Amino acid sequence: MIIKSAEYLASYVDWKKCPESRLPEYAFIGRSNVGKSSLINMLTGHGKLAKVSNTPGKTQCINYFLINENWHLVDLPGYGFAKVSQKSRDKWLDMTKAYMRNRKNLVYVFQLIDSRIPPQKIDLDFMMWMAENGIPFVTIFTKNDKPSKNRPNIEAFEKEMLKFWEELPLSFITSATTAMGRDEVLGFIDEMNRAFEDNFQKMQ
Ligand SMILES: Nc1nc2c(ncn2[C@@H]2O[C@H](COP(=O)(O)OP(=O)(O)O)[C@@H](O)[C@H]2O)c(=O)[nH]1
Ligand SMILES: [Mg+2]
Repeated sequence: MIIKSAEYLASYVDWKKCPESRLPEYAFIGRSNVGKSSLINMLTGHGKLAKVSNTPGKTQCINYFLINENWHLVDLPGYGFAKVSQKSRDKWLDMTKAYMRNRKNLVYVFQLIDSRIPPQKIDLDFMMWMAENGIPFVTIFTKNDKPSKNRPNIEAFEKEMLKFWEELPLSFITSATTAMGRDEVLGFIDEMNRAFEDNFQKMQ
């Protein structure tokens, strides 16, 4: 997929305020500092998008972007951020979960996992929650600039997942520094967009 345009639309604190849309939607989530803004930037090739997502105030919001005028990229608040109270962390997480459970045109959630560190409980817990709630998700291992160094972390994470699943969920390995994985992630979104269109036409 060639990115022809990428623009910021709006931010919402409540999923119920997100406007109804017939466009396929893909949401990005992960622990704070996992490299979410850098990945979004790398995928879309637009520095301004990540800048919006990093603006104080917007980091706790559901941030909407329109890509190629035919799909939505949604930047969700990072979880596990230590600098805020447990109470507001719970509030963001509840909001994010409500969005995932209720948003009708949400095609996939991309959960970002830092490939430079060993498996984290908070990531596995969130993944479990998505699986239990029937949220379609894909794993993205980020910051893989040095594949041989990170390989053990990715393998350890996969081993944790295999404790719960017979098969591994679909995953991609990316680096915002080298643009590794860019074509694969965008190709996957392209494919899903087509499937979404077909299904949508059938429903008419
Ligand atoms: N080496 C390397 N560093 C990265 C990569 N992606 C993000 N980072 C760094 O990780 C830190 C957090 O990145 P950011 O995109 O702001 O993470 P966010 O909090 O999840 O949005 C920053 O210092 C980035 O420069 C990557 O692919 N490779
Ligand atoms: Mg960010």
